[in-house]
Amino acid sequence: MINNTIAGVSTAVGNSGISVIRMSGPSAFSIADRLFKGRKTVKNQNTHTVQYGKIINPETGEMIDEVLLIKMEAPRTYTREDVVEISCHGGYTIARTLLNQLYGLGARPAEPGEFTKRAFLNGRIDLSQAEAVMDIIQARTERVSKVAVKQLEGSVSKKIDDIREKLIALLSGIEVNLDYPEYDAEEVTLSEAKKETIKIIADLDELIKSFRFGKLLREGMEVVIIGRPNVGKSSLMNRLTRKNRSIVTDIPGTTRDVIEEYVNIKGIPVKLVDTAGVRETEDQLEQLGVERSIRALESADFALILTDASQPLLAEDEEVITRAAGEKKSFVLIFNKLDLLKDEEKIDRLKKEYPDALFLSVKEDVGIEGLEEKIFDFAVQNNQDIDNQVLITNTRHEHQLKTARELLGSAVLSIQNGLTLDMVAMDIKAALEELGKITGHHADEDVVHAIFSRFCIGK
Ligand SMILES: Nc1nc2c(ncn2[C@@H]2O[C@H](COP(=O)(O)OP(=O)(O)O)[C@@H](O)[C@H]2O)c(=O)[nH]1
Ligand SMILES: [Mg+2]
Repeated sequence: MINNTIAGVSTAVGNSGISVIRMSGPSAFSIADRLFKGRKTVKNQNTHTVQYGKIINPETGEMIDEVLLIKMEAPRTYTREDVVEISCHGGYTIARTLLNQLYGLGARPAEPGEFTKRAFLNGRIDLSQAEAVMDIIQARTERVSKVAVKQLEGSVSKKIDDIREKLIALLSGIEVNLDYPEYDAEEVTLSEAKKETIKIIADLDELIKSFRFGKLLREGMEVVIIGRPNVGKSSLMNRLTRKNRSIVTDIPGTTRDVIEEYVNIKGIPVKLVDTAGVRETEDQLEQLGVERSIRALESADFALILTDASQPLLAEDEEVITRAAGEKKSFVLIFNKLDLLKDEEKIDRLKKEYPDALFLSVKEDVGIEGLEEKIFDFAVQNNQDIDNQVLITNTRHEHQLKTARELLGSAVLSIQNGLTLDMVAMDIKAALEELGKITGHHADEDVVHAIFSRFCIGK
């Protein structure tokens, strides 16, 4: 049982219309009553209602602010504790003064995330749901926040719990055999255990696979625009960001540093990186830019290799392509300045020669949508049903899943190599614990419960 009361500002600090101060814990109402003067005391105010009133400094009798106070009685609250939310005027000073008053009356400053932590400690949400709260706050696009909201509703927890239940059933069968070897109606034969374990591994693999896309959604996908100078990289960057951040000129070598900008491409947060362009140069500053371009290519998830459709592929173009291919970097080759190619036959020939390439005219706004489609397809890859699929977006979860998967792989090997049941059980138990870490459950009690609930052991 948590017996202290915490308080903190829940809105962003800075100039705003209002600030919301949140207080949670057993003394929330009594502390509020020392400061708040409304028609009713907070103690007598109905739960889940709002009341208008004034905040009065109890020592000086001075009014600090006019506020609205929401009273929420445990357990139907965010933290499952008594909660008070006070909407006061915005800005830094009032909220600070009010908070200091609350601290003076016995509340203590809330640590980062502590309200949500209490929701977890008090059993309202599990760990993965608590983590989803953070993701919602930080979501960069609507699609990302949808995935996080689903996780908050329990999509990941449910999937993990399903898998854990299967493991518990498997384990309880094995443990019955261990505890009661004379009980000869073997509940789970080794070969059945192996079959079941392999099935569960497939479930885990599917979740682990979803992490690639989940991570792209959460952290953003890095897309680098690269190619020799003057092919239109900065123009493309400006078109995709709908801004004029990159300087466009017809003097080759204008962009000397890398420029980064976040854009939303069909709901995928994309970090676009415009580069200096790759070419041999004597200019030291430009050379630095070239080196940075190459590093940007190395770190990107996906590369847009730009070239000029009106010119033949030059050695510099080939070098970029070779570099990308050599690093097994996913990329798309783009011929820009299609508008300069008047000869239809030539266009057809190019398209035949490079069937996977895209053809663009940034100047005339041709082919941009196709390019956005391509970037989206790369992000999504084979995930057909991205809007309904359960996605792993969290590195911690991925780590836990992979560890569990390895342990189950070792259980299968143990069975294969004719090791004893208790060796197999050990791995399965460990896998169960790893999965339990995702949601914050403790496994052992569940196992015990499952054994007893499935069998009338006293028989
Ligand atoms: N005709 C034509 N010119 C373009 C196109 N895209 C860019 N340019 C021009 O090509 C020149 C170089 O563009 P810029 O974006 O600075 O190229 P970068 O060096 O690769 O960044 C500028 O004069 C642009 O206006 C296009 O699609 N068609
Ligand atoms: Mg440029």
